[in-house]
Amino acid sequence: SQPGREILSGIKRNQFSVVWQPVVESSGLRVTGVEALLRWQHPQAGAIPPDAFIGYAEAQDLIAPLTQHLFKLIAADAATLKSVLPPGAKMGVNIAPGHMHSPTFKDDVTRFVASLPPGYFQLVFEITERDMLQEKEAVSLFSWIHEQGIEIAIDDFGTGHSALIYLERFTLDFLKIDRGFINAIGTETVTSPVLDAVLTLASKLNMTTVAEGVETPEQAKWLRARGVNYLQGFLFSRPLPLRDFVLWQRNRI
Ligand code: G
Ligand code: G
Ligand code: MN
Ligand code: NA
Repeated sequence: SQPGREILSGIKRNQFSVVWQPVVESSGLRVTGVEALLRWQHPQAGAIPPDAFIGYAEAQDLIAPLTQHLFKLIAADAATLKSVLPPGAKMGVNIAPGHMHSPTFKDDVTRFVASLPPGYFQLVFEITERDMLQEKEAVSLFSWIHEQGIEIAIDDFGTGHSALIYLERFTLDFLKIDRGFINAIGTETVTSPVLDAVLTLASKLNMTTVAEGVETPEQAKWLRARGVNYLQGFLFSRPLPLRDFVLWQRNRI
């Protein structure tokens, strides 16, 4: 059958779920936020990775309904998350550029914000550097997002080539350094000159940095020493379903 129909029927049949990965402060390792990651459990194909279905959903014009569904899944978890996270905890949500361009984007976001516990979470929209929008559209969309009280992170930073121009022009709140760079820490005698440049740039621009894909204590130590503000990765926790995340977090407190 057509994969497009499968996404829609997967939504109807509740095959999508959200998992939560903590983000910790690099000094002290306090949990300051979470990132929501979408999962698809297909009855025949099994677990389909988001890399496979997000691009497909965009191409098939299904990214708006899929993201609306994601927003509902997040809202359903929010009350429980609130019980284990401090006020102002950051909630990262990946936003596909195909959705930002869609006519329903602003309504979808407005509804999403209204569906969350009022004033509790600090939403952060994560927009991958690989598909940064055309500059003209970005100006107004990024400022609209900020007007809604939502922060913006450039995701997968270092894997694209279009975000540098934005850094000087707008206030983007966070740089999420792609895990490809983090991987290399500790395995090479000389660390990546690109990672060095990214960190220097981030500090000159006064941007808050998040390292993704932190897997070892050595990587965490190196990143802390280099002034990276937040860390995320398997060293702390894999992305977990709500119940498991709650248990993980209760065990830490
Ligand atoms: O969760 P995982 O590491 O498998 O995610 C792989 C990729 O899919 C990442 O780049 C991530 O940003 C993206 N992704 C995961 N969940 C979502 C989502 O809900 N929406 C969008 N647009 N991308 C997502
Ligand atoms: O692009 P984005 O940052 O949204 O993607 C997050 C993806 O990275 C998720 O698919 C998540 O499962 C994955 N991820 C999170 N932590 C780690 C890690 O420590 N190592 C690896 N290899 N992948 C990770
Ligand atoms: Mn992300
Ligand atoms: Na990323």
